[in-house]
Amino acid sequence: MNFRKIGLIGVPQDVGASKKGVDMGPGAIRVAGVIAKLRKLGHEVKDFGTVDCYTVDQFDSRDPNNLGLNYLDIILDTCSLLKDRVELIINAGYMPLVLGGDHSISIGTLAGLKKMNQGNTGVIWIDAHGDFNTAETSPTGNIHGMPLAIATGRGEKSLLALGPSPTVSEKNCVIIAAREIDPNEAKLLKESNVTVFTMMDVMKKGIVEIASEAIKIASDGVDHVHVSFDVDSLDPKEAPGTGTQVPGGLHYREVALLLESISKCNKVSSFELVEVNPALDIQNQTAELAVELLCHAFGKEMY
Ligand code: Z70
Ligand code: MN
Ligand code: MN
Ligand code: MN
Repeated sequence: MNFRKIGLIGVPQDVGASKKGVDMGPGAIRVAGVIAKLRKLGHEVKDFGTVDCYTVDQFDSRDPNNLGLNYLDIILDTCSLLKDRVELIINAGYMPLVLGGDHSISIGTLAGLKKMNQGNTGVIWIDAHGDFNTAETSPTGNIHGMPLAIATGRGEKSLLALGPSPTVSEKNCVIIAAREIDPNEAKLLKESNVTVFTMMDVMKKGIVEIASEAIKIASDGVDHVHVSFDVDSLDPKEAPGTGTQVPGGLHYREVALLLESISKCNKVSSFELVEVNPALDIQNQTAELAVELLCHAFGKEMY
């Protein structure tokens, strides 16, 4: 990454997960010292504040119109605000670093990257999940399980309309650490041009090879790579503070290596850290770990 100027923004959204807790994620990540630690690495960090969000208990019904999309109107509103803020950050010459919040915020982040040329962006999606559901395939209706589908042009029209659609180049999308993909979501993914590296692939090939292949795929023929880091990609023994704990995840040192490799790819021009839920955590350890890992993405080396 060439960026020395980082524009940070918090998005305390929980409605995409239909559950309270992740709304405290940006606060927990700030408490873990994200700004000071990135500055210590030599970056200029500007805090672009917090996007106004609603929370689940402000509403009587999740899905009043029975669309199979929980809190759709709310998420449209927030993602639209986030999109504007991401554009502002880019126009000011900063690299967007977006702190969630549930993963539905990616819809806003990616829509805001449109200034970086539609279809000219690859994505590295580090996640236990595929986040490739649509209303038709989703078992929950939770929109945090849908943002990568939206980015590639699949799903609800109003969400697609937030950005240019598709926002990203599908063949440049890579998921790493997948281990819990819903049956119909898997069908959609297999029909797509998205590359999926499951935890089995990580075991078979090792993280060095996975990192190298992922960067090659995500950056081939595009000018920009967006990195979306869902902390549930980590093993819940190391990172318990997240809404959906899925056993058998990545270890700290594997993610450190992955993000260090990613930091050397000079096309990476936006980054997201999502799904930290301090209510399920032990002494803010998940946010602390996530910030430590983030530092590896921004140039920190072990020696
Ligand atoms: C499931 C769904 C999910 C978390 C994404 C889970 C999605 N596939 N969970 N991130 N933490 O509801 O679509
Ligand atoms: Mn996710
Ligand atoms: Mn560009
Ligand atoms: Mn996930």
